[in-house]
Amino acid sequence: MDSTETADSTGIGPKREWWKEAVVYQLYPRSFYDANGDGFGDLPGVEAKLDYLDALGVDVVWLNPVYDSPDADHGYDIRDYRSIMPEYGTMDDFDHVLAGLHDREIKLVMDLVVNHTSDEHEWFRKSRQSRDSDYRDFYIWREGRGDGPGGKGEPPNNWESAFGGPAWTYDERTARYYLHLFDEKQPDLNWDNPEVRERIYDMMDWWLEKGIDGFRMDVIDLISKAEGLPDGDADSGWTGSEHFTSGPRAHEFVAEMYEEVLAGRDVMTVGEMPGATVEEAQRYLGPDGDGLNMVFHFEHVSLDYGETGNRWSIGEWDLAEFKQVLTKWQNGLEGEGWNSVYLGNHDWPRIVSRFGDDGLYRIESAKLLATLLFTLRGTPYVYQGDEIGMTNFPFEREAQVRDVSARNFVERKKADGWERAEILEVVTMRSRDNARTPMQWSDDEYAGFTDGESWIPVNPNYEAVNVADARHKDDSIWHYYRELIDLRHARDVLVYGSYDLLLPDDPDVYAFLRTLGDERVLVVLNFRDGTPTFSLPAEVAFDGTELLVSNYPVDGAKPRSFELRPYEARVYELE
Ligand code: TEU
Ligand code: CA
Repeated sequence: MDSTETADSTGIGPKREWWKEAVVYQLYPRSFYDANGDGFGDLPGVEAKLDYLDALGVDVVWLNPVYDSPDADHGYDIRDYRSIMPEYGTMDDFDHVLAGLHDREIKLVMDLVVNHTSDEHEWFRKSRQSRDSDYRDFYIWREGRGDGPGGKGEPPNNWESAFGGPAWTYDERTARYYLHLFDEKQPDLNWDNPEVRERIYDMMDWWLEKGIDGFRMDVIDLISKAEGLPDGDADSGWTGSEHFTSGPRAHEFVAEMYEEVLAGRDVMTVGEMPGATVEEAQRYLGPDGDGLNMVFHFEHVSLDYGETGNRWSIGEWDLAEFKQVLTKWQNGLEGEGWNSVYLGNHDWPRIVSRFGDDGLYRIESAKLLATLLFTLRGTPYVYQGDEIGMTNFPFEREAQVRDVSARNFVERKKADGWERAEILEVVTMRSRDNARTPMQWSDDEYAGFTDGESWIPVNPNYEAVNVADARHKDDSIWHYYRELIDLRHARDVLVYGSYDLLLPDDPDVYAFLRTLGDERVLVVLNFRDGTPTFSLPAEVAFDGTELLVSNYPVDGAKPRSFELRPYEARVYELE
């Protein structure tokens, strides 16, 4: 890396940072590789595949939670922040993974889950014992409303859990309700209590002292709840969310966390924020904001929600709207802000099934999506398996559903009298399980993921879609990812260049320019299985061109105007 502060020669361009130049690989350890044959991926399994990550060329691994957990929400319900879940291995195994990554110059970012703990966490076990417990105010306890059944009253307000049902559970022991924005086994911490915050900062410090390189902060915009916990709008996609999304003290808490733990450390932070708008994000980011490096917003991954305003109804997905949302974020976080770029993760369906075509054009469309991922302005996040074009799982039976949020959906709809086939159709399109099936390493049994029996069914397409095959073929999706990662490392313009959308209203083609000093790159992406013609707007002038990357063979065509093939992607340098 160049030692100048800014990426262009003017000295006024964006500041250079390693985390802006990095490519992040999101590793879902439960489904990555199982080293001991019990059917669960584990840390020795990660260690066994470090050379794989190195070969792909990624710079950072974000590891989903491996902390001790009763596993109600696949590790997002933490029982002990300072130990490892036995299924994943030991702290020694963790240390080996960290050292092995660092040996390969790959950094490690851990998941920080501090909006809630497990109900089995020591703090909650003590908190629920009595109303006078020293730990009582670590969580959010309220009396029921009215008399209600058995003197319990009704829940204190109408807030819903993200996984369905009320956000409150009644606890007999002290005859009070506790708040949980997610599963009932995930009680929300009370961030208004300074002692809670202190304990969390200590824990973060402990991990950083161990040598990790940063945090991905789970639902960090939900940590502050509106005073008085008022009822929410029952018609929104998540009842109550207007009262706990970037709540009254959220910025104060994040800024304090930055001051207490992160300031002065060369680490990377990304805040996951289901409700973030561009304006909110600006306040969380950068030295003049609360100090975070990036946020994960949800706007582009919520566009296909149907009438319920959440993932459980299927709506239309419109490219023009998708471009408009991404463009708003691209332009909105210029200057001190910085984008994260992701199309999917462990919470969403597979990207090729959702935004591409997982049938006839699986390979072309997976490459098209990769092209978008690596050419937008921001730090790209590759989700495990996307680099070989893994697809959604064809659910046939309810028993194949693992995720708590999908299981709750199935139960609700069965109670509503829905047909089994109807329920499974929505699950197939929307369940988080789609992204959590085992990594497909080879065409061996269980896709080479385990010698035992995998905890979740393997996608039946593993015989055709797997790492061994992809690495073997020069024109595979895997090699295309490799090529794009190399290109992004080689070209500052792809990292730091400004972004300008072309043809905003084109319903089929997503095209934009990246510019840094006198370097210019043109990206043209056909999101359809048709053959639209792309014409470069007349005001974009150039003398010569060089094709940097494409997902079809291209001979001699010049980017002024050309017909695109189904899901074709081209990246040109304009001279
Ligand atoms: O997800 C936050 C979140 O709000 C959603 O993505 C969630 O999956 C969705 O609303 C359910 O329909 C984070 C984690 O990424 C997720 O895996 C956890 O389950 C959740 O927080 C709770 O910790
Ligand atoms: Ca295992």
